Amino acid sequence: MARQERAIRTRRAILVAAAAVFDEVGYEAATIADVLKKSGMTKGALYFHFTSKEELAQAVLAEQVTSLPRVPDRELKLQQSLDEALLLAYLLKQDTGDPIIQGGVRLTVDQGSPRDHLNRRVPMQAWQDHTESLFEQAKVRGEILPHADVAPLAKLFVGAFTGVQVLSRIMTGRADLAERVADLYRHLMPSIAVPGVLVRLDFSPQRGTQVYEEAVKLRDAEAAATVERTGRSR
Ligand code: XVR
Repeated sequence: MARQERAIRTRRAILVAAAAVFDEVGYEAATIADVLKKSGMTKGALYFHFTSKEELAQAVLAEQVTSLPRVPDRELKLQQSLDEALLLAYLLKQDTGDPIIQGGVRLTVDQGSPRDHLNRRVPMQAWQDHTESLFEQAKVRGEILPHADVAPLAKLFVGAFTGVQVLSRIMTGRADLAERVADLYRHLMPSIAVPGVLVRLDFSPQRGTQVYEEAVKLRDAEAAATVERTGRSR
């Protein structure tokens, strides 16, 4: 394996272990020693990639949004948005979850202390931008009512998702998150979607599992295509 590729995998393994530690014990209580133990890496390897706990946490925060696998393009961009939300709900579930997303979300919503110097706006800004761009595409295609302004809408959706996520974690350990997210969309969509689109949206909370399988298949196919083209994996 090329040296650069090995370095990328090592960095990834350390980041995944760090995210899992942050998810388990929170930022304050986490230690570099915990991350070393969980990752099985050496101190030298860790410090080659990250110089502090803060840098590890900021990297986990930064990769939260890019860790959400791409949902295959849908005919309706509003369905794509709902599917992304259900996929995120699926990846936040304890057993099926993605450690970077779980650890990243805990770091984002834990209030922490101003002294921890973590910039929690980074992932939230990325979620807002991503959601706004998807809504913008929906608007251009005529899926969204003309009076609706996509920038504040994106903030509303990101805030509402975060709210139901926090409540679901507290009340059910996220067991009912998919249902809460489906409810959220079921109640918000009628005020933004044009009638013809609204009737075509599938709000069933069970979509998450199927969307996950599709997204993984798409990611594997794209990775295979990259190897084919360049002779290299990414
Ligand atoms: O932006 C999001 C979607 O477009 C649905 C609205 C989700 C935003 C998730 C924000 C994240 C941070 C804390 O979740 C939390 O609970 C996919």
